[in-house]
Amino acid sequence: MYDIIGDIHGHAFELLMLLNKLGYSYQDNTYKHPRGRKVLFVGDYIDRGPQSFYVYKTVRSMVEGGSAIALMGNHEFNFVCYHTLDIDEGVYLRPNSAKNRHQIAKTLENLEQHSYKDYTALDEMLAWFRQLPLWFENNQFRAVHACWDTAIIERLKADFGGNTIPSYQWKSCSIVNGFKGPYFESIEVILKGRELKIPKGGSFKDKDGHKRTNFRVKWWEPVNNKTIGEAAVKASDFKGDPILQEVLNEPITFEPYPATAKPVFVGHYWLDVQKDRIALRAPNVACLDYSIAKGGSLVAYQMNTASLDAEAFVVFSPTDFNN
Ligand SMILES: [Mn+2]
Repeated sequence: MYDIIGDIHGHAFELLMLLNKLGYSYQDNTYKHPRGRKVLFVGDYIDRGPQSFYVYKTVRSMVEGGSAIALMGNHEFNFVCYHTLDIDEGVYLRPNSAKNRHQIAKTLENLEQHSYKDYTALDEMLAWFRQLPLWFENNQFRAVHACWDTAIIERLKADFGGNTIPSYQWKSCSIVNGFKGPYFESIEVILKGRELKIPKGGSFKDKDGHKRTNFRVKWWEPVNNKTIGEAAVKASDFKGDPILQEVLNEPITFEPYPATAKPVFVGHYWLDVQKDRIALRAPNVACLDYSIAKGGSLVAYQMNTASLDAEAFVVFSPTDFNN
């Protein structure tokens, strides 16, 4: 049986507290469950928080000790691309711009603190990130960092021969010198979520102040004549832009995750403990990212039954601990 854990983003203390709450304890240099339960991590171990290196080491030790499976998040994907030089073009798969460097700055700083005499630490970390699976599926449930899209996952599985990115395919998953690789969009959807273009040139600024011209769709909800305002994950972000206010009531269509499909677990969406509540997104969809890196909580789902149960979330909230 699995305990599925959402985005950690360098919050090591909260991770250890949540593991403890789930019944895992330190043995054989890692964390194990007395009844052999396993953790399934949905990705985003690094960036933003103070202890990315320790989180990575803990997650890795659990995978190597047989008590966890760890999926790739968009932050691990970006971290690898940032450090991968395409020798033909002479550029990195993710531009080494100030914005992209800023995204990984805390992780690099933390890595240096821990490994100031170990020049192989970064290479080891990159090698481990490169082989992380993009998704998980067994006969009970599915998990992926941001969005389960069966057609995309089937295509990647066939072309990659499994659920990891083969070393020679990283370039095909990136944009290099303006050339969009054939798998770029697929990776975007499964690791960053389904997005649609805002009509009429509308845009908004995200939580980091970056301009966005697409909006994230609640791909887990049935669409019966939904408006953009209803289908957007954070329509509240749209405040202020007059074009956006204009398009909020326009209807859109997209194919949501089928109500009859296997339960799926994701992270990625920076849900708000109060506003979004700790609840299922759909009867067969659970999102476990409750913004630990933005004053939220670290959330797990303790799987005991085949169908999803709204009571199965296990939450570690740093504010509970302080009180
Ligand atoms: Mn993410």
